Amino acid sequence: MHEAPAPAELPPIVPPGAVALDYPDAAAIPAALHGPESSLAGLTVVVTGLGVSGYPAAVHLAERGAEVIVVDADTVRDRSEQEAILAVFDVDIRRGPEHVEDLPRPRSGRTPDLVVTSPGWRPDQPLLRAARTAGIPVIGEVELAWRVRGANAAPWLVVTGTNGKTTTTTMLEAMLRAAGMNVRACGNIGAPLLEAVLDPEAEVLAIELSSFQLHWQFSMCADAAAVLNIAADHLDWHGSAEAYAADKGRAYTNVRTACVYNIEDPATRTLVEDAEVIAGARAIGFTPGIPAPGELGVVEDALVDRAFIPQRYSAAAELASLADVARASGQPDRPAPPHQIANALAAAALARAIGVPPAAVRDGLRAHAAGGHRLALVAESGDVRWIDDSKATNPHAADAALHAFDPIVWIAGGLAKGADYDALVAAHAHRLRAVVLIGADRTPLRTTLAARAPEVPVLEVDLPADPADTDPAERGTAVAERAVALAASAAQAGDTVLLAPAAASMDQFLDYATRGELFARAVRRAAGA
Ligand code: UMA
Repeated sequence: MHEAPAPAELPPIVPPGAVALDYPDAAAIPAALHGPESSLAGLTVVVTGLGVSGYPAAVHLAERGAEVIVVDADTVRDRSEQEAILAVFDVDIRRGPEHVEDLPRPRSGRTPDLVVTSPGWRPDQPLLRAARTAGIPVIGEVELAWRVRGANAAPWLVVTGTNGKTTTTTMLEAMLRAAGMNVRACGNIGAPLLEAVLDPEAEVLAIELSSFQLHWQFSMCADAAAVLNIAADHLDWHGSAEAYAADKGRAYTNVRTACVYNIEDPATRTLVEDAEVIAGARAIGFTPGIPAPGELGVVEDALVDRAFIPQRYSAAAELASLADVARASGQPDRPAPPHQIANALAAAALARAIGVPPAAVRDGLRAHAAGGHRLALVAESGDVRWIDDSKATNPHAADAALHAFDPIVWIAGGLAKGADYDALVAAHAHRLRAVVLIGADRTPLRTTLAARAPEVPVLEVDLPADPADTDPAERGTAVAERAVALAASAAQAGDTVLLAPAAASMDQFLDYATRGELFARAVRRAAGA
């Protein structure tokens, strides 16, 4: 961890010592963006993506007087509500694949000053490449939000990592709320960060950030940040495991108070060691074992803090019990799962970093409701259990789910994102009754199953050719129903049918939540419930 001088009134625009990898020249980013209100008249901004991230960015920029062009390759999704509002601000919306191949020509004839991109857009996407070639800065919603936040802005507490982000963020949110703070949980969790920073009532932000979002920011100074774990994911987007980890590590850059890392995952510690932070920021580890000074951990059946108390060399402060973690995980009658203990400790460390008292950590966990699509029991029918773990969007997450049951009819597949399934299939082949393959490209999983689990029957969800104009909702429903029918045909009494795809959902579903919901609906329909 390298300390940089404390920032003057405005945080530095470029982190001290930052390497200008893919980042724009900070000086090229229009200074007028700073603060929530200054006029952006005369500025031309291209917003790529008309989704959860791009829409509020376009509204904000246009409200402040910028000329805004929004481009999106998709022509199928119904965006009429967003389009109607954007039309009020005279935003130029261009939808269709032909609009994302190159920089758009603004109606004004001016050259765009800035591109604000949505996280799903890969850095090698042709329009983004063209922008960089033309010297036009490309930033994401996080960078935009950091720049437009007002004076006395709410502290940013950032959560990232491969798995557990959403649960940790909602646990953190519950702890902050229990401390009496007006908190907004936002970011990759599905609530735009930009809207949260513009909320004058927000006293603190609990922010889940994906590696995609971190990639497109370079100024953020979080008060505290946690990288929960690092496992290979999104390799197609980032190009390599190293680039993925490096983007995760940028959550720590310029942290003011605490860089929270996972003692069980040395890669997270390395990211802290390599980070440039603000003078005085501390590295705080969390562990499932007894913590050393400067760490949070577990003593007997209690979560304890030996980092944020003055007597940390001789004592620990009790935060909550393992029973509180079990309850926070939605399984009060079972032992607290190890990954949920880790999530709770990380959330507690972030909360404690800004002075949340121990009792609020406990009360927050008790109030926390577990998020959906994580090992959720959908139905028990004819002695077969149906479990929705659609949140398992990569092999690491699916591994945890596959460990929980035996024998399993495993519904798997989707956007592989360059993942390697070898270790996963080898580890669980013995518990697989059958595999039902979904997803547009099943080759990676099919090949691995043939090599590593040749005895296990593989049933493929075959659907008619999938024309580009198929309604995504209809397509998703058809995939889920066919997968459930095939799983039912393979399952025997005592089996668990587990949807834990080990892949992202966007090739056949709107998102992982929709995948889980359509699966649950199909199960209930098949069971006549
Ligand atoms: N699009 C294109 N061309 C592209 C890519 C996308 O035209 O090459 C269009 C799409 O048609 C879409 C729009 O761009 O209409 C925006 O797409 P997007 O994929 O960036 O998604 P958003 O709706 O803006 O949602 C994003 C995050 N999505 C992704 O990172 C893929 C949401 O995370 C996030 O909640 C939201 O911003 C607010 O911050 C979702 C996600 O799946 C939950 N995240 C991944 C994960 O958790 O694994 C990273």
